[in-house]
Amino acid sequence: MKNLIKHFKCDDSIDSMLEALNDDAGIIIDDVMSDKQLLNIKMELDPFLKRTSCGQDNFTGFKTKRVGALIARSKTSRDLALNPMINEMAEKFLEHHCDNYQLHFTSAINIGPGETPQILHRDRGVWGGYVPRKIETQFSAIWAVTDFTFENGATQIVPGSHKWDKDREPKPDEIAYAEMKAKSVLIYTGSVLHGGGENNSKESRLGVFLHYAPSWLRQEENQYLSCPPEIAKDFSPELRKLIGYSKGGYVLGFYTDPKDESGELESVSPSRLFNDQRDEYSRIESASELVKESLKKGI
Ligand SMILES: O=C(O)CCC(=O)C(=O)O
Ligand SMILES: [Fe+2]
Repeated sequence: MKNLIKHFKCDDSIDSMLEALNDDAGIIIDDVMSDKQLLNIKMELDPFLKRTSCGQDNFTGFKTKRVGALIARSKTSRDLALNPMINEMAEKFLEHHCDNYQLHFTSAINIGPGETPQILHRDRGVWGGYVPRKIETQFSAIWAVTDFTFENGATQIVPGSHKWDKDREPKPDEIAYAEMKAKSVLIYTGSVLHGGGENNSKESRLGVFLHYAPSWLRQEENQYLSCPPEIAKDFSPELRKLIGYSKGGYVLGFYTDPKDESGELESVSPSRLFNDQRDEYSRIESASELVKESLKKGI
């Protein structure tokens, strides 16, 4: 018997979804994307998928293609990244460990016919295992662009494995498969065991991965290079802030324009690159409040 992932509808309460996410570390919300978004995202990704080669190792998959820089390349990915329901959930999920969160990773992952199962892993491993488990590092969304089926490589997820000892391995019947219709979204966390599925069908399985993380962690996909200022200048301040053109704390992530002759772009927020309003960290109540706040989690 296969283990199952709980399904939700868009009008279910965010709290009920978060409760299930805290219990299982993986849930599916059905029918979130519009028909138009589905049509558009396929068109936007198609040229990049055509020209991209498959992975070069067992982890990325010899029959799997990955396309990044989705914020720069795909208007619909920008809209999905800003989806209000997903962002409300991301904020509530991550807020216990940070004052703010950011977009951390974008990728369109296309698992081709004949692909073997990806090794099960925890995405929090990107930081080399140094972040203590009590800190949840990622809130991740996989938007289904094709149907995800057991046969075509639906993501393997081990519900509840975020609470397991790091060395425990799942029995076959503990592995669930994120079977969902195109337009649905799988939400999972950085601590749950998961991996791409085996594709025994004749079609490809395509998902758009948009992951969020606390704004004090280094992003997996470097957004300043994948979406440089000359592209980001045309986005909304909200999207720019989400991808990291903002400070993550009073001094975290400031920059100085090396060519500035006015003296005004010394130690400022990246939001100043675009003349965006001051960000929330630009003013402090008092130095002693600032120091007290910075110690609130007991460092
Ligand atoms: O393609 C998938 O379903 C999962 C891919 C994945 O987990 C990864 O590459 O880290
Ligand atoms: Fe992964």
